[in-house]
Amino acid sequence: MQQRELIRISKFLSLILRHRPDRIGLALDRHGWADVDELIACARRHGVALDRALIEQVVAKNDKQRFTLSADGRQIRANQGHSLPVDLQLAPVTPPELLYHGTAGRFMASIKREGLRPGNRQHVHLSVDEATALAVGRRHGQPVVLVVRAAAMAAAGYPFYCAANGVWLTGQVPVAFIEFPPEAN
Ligand code: HQG
Repeated sequence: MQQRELIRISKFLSLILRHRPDRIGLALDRHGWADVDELIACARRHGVALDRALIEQVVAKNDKQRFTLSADGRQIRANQGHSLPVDLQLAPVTPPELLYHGTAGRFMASIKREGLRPGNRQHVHLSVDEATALAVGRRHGQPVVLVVRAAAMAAAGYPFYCAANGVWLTGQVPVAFIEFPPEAN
């Protein structure tokens, strides 16, 4: 399958499995899982040609490993990024000393006031490396990479989770735990 086709289906699955399953009349369980056969049927009814082989390819080849198939292959869910209130059943884990968050310059004043908020999503998203954060920031405009003192935050009682694809998640980041780059001051 062409890369373009994989991206198109990944975007469709991200929309349905993270935000709007109702768009195709699909229901997720409370842990975010959808029945694969039901997903295929609902997508087809809405003019999106999906089949099991396509789904398996997208799950295997997705650049960010956005999706997981259950061990029996019957269910699929997004690994992170939900705006829907799903419980991914992730156990809190101690994060590395520092994590990174990519954002845009235009959000700086607000972030300095309120810290990092999850916005429409369930969690604030963080990465272990700066390069990923930079790419995430670019999606929003002039990128700015913020350093989060994650280990100190966890020690202060804020839980951290690591999604199945290695993206770090936390509920919010108070300003006290954020290091702003000099140019953002
Ligand atoms: C910003 C993509 C003002 C926050 C990526 C971000 C990621 C604030 C935006 C994943 C704020 C929310 C998530 C505050 C945070 N005031 N703005 N107090 N606190 N913000 O898209 O982190 O490709 O919901 O900095 O790779 O950009 O979809 O979050 O700029 O992993 O798989 O509000 O989505 O993954 O934007 O991206 P988003 P994000 P996928």
